[in-house]
Amino acid sequence: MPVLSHVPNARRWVPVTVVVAALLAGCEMPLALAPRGPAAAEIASIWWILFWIAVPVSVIVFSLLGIAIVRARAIAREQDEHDEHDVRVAERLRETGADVGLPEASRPARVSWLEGRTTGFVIIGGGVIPTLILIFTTVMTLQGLAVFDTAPEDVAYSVTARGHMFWWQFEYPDHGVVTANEMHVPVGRSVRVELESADVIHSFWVPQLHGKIEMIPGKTNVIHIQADEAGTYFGKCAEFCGQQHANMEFLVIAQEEAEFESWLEAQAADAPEPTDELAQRGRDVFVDSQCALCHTIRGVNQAAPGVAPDLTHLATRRTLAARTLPNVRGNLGGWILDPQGIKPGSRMPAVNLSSDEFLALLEYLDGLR
Ligand code: HEC
Ligand SMILES: [Cu+2]
Repeated sequence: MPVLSHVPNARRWVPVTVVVAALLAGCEMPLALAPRGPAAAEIASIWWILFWIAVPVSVIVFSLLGIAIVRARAIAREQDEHDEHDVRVAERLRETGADVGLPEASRPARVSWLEGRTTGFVIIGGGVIPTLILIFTTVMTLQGLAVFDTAPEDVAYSVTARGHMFWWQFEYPDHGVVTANEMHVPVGRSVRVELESADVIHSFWVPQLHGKIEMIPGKTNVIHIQADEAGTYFGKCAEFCGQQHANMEFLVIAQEEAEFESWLEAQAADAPEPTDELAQRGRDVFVDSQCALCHTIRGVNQAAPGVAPDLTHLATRRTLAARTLPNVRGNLGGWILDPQGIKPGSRMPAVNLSSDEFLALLEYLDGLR
């Protein structure tokens, strides 16, 4: 290892390097830097400008720091050599018996080019330049943040997003649609999103579509999002809101407008009538159990509003419990039996059901398309 032999304790760094390299290999581009909509694109461009300012600033500052450390050591070394020299001279003088006293300590010859210029350097490098950079970045950031207030003229749809501990309700008031944890939008159209909270402060964040925005109890914040490409976008609560904050996620599904329209129409309909006997029994179990106190299935019951996710078209959703589980029958059954085991602290209790009731209920809910 000819190169490493110049580095002190080189071998000790090998495992560190291997671990860091392995971790870095797992890095992906953060979603916020892969924008798929105009608001997110604006925010990403601010990020890149800040990044490209930070790179030369860091290189310059750390280089100066490095130079200062190296030079300080060299100067200290020279000073030591001079001191030794002075001591030797003094000893010689004493030996010869001449009483001439100690010579003046001599200064190292090395004089920094900065000497005499330090004041100007500090004022310009440490004051003027950073101030100009900070003014520029502040103005640029404030201008960019206007994306939070811009209302495009051609707003196509309006959604009310309501944060709950620890799930999301999405309502399309003009279309009679209420759903949970999955918001659909048409591609290329501007959608007005009104943000509210049912309990504590949450924050609505879909990194590829928009910046974070708080959901505050008693207040309505408004943003406009637009997805430029069809696809499934990840969303997350970005404000710590309690025990299950980490499992408070959602999906934004951007579809071609015709597809989106038919989704709206299907979601606006009442729940489908169960056809087979088991599912019919399941519906009765639902209505007669505690489930119906919290959950609404339109066309079947009306629970207290805003307590729990609307289950009318549960089986059309991709995930359960705010993206805690993929929505497949096994997970649905597991969730109903033991919500506290899966999502401790969530606001759904386990409900006492016989195994017959449970199987019928599962059959019914799994058919709510
Ligand atoms: C005390 C009110 C309450 C009762 C009773 C209740 N739930 Fe829930 N349920 C909730 C809440 C709150 C959530 C959201 C939990 C979360 O994601 O944090 C939920 C979530 C769910 C979900 C996931 C919905 C989604 O879209 O992710 C299903 C399915 C569900 N409950 C079914 C049931 C069934 C079936 C029963 C009866 C056996 C039941 N619940 C009883 C409050 C309740
Ligand atoms: Cu939250």
